[in-house]
Amino acid sequence: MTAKTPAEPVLEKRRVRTKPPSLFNVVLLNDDFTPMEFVVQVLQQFFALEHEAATRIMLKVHTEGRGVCGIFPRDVAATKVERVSSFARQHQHPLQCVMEENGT
Ligand code: TYC
Repeated sequence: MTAKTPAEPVLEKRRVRTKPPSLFNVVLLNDDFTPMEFVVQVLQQFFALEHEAATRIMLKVHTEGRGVCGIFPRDVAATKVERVSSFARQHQHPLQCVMEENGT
């Protein structure tokens, strides 16, 4: 009698295609009241920008109405929006910071 070798369990590899996580733009909106230097300070403090880059973005927001200050995964973007909004409120400035899905 020949001993039968038990059949090996077959584990098929499944190709699971997971999408890379979405990225979000953090956007500053212009208003008529928040001082320019405060916006520059926010950009330096919360987005780790040099004074020159922060000034460039502030002026873009001032002239065009809005500007992207950074692109992050959802939870990081949400935290930036929360921290910037809270800081602006503390200082009684109406500065608005929002996030939007980055389509690319
Ligand atoms: N428009 C503001 C002013 O003239 C400056 C400003 C820039 C405000 C960017 C908000 O997100 C902003 N003082």
